[in-house]
This record gives sequence, structure tokens and C-alpha cells, in this order.
Amino acid sequence: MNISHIEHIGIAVKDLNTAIPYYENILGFKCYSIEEVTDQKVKTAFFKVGDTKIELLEPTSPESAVAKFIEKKGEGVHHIAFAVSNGVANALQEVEGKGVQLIDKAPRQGAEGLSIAFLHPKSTQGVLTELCE
Ligand code: CMX
Repeated sequence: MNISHIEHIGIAVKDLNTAIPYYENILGFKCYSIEEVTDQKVKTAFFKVGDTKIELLEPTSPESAVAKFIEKKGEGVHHIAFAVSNGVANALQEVEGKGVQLIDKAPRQGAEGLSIAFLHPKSTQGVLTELCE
């Protein structure tokens, strides 16, 4: 698999209206995009930090994976997303062949129009891992 960089770090928050001012006023980043991803039941806010982004994730429904995460573990780092340069489908095939459990069997569209897929944290050393291109 050809990973070029960390595309983003996903952070679960209860309320974007509380979280965004911390990133803007304390860390000095500028939120450049707010986007709802309806099929994932989240509202996202993005900040650029070099080649990597911070993606804040606010659940829009109690059934959201992010709502369940916050309920169990509280707010905090939710996932890491790696940019792959040879296609997410190829990367999925490769890691599945090496015994990694896939959440998404095929790439789907995520925030910012990226092609994305998640790997199960039970087979990625406890870190929910996203591949994207
Ligand atoms: N990081 C690490 N471990 C996690 C986790 C996370 N983000 N979310 C859940 N887990 C762990 C739980 O702690 C639990 O472990 P234990 O069995 O040891 O208690 C186990 O995974 C199962 O968790 P669960 O609460 O029962 O939740 P589910 O199995 O229903 O779902 C998961 C877990 C990872 C399959 C689900 O969250 C998922 O499909 N995630 C991918 C999609 C997603 O996260 N979307 C939101 C972001 C979308 C975006 O970025 O656009």
C-alpha cells in the first residue's frame, strides 16, 4: 500500500459551536469548511495543519457511530485517516489479504468528496483507521 501522508485526524466532539472556537482562538487555525455527512450522521468542521487536516465530528443523531463513541469514551481522538495514492479499492484488497477486518468492503464517498473506507479498530491495534484518496 502506498501511503503518502496523514490526510486527517478525526476528533469526536459534542458540539461544534464549543469546539471550533478552541481550535480558532487558542490554536490559531481557521475553520475553512463545515459539512454534514448525512449517511454517517455527523457534521464535520475542517482545519488545515500543514498537509494534514483536523476533522471535528459532531454527531447529528444518537445512532451515529460518533455519538456511540462519545457515550462510551467521551470526546477525543476518534480516527486517523491515511492518504493512499494507488486507489482505496486496491488498498482494501491488499490489507484484507493480510487479515485486516474491513468495515467498508468497498470505497464510498466521504466528506470533501474523498473516496474513503474504514478498517475495524479490533484489527488495527485499537485505532479506527480510514484510508482515503
Ligand atoms: N476507535 C477505537 N475503538 C473503537 C472506536 C474508535 N473510534 N469506536 C468503537 N471502538 C471499539 C469500542 O470501544 C468497542 O470495543 P470493546 O468491544 O472492547 O468495548 C468496539 O470497537 C465495538 O464498539 P461499539 O461501541 O459496540 O460500536 P460498533 O461495533 O457498533 O461500531 C465501529 C464500531 C468502529 C464498527 C463503528 O464506529 C464504525 O463503523 N465506524 C466507521 C464509521 C465512522 O466512524 N463514521 C463516523 C466518521 C465519518 C467521517 O469521518 O466522515
